[in-house]
Amino acid sequence: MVLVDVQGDFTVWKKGSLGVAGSDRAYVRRVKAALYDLKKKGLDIYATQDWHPKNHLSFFTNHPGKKPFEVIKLHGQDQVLWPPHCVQCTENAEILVDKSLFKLVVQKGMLMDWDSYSGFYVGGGTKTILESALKKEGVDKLLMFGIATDYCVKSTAVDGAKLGFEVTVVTDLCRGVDPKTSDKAIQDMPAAGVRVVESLDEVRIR
Ligand code: VGL
Ligand code: ZN
Repeated sequence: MVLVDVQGDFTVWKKGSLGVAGSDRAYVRRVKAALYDLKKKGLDIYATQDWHPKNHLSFFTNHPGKKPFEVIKLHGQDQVLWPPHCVQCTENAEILVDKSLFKLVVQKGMLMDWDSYSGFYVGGGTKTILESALKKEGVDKLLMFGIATDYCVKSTAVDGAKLGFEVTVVTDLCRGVDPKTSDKAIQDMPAAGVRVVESLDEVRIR
């Protein structure tokens, strides 16, 4: 299973710079409980971590005159300009779950001028080791949840499906940046080959 970007800066619990709605302490507690349970049932847990240099081009602060959440063109594509977040080696870039639970943590977003929402890519089309690590272990089904539904969860899930994994996203363990785009992500994922369920109760583990 893949836990997506449950990091301080994305939570209101840790007063993150990009704290998303409903990412309170109770949410993180439920994520942890689910992970312990899944691990007990024998699943390996892979985690993704947004990991930006402090002058990353996705930060509005690096574009004079721009405001947070404005959209610009970067490499010919829409790029949301975010508040600075998940800066390498800062406290709020940490994943809020005991690292001993993870088989592997993959970082993304390290390239100065490329953003990457997907845990399968560092940015600019360069892959992380996630795909090869999963395939080496013979993993073919991926449970997925985390933050943010409308960005990194969606992108990681859709890429996972494209790369041949059977992906299931559990929405009640996800939190999104914006309710509208999160609803749209949930509606759009099935057409991209991603199974979407509301709760872990709907999933048979092995
Ligand atoms: C994310 C915005 C910017 C995410 C990462 O984890 O969904 N969102 N960087
Ligand atoms: Zn980011």
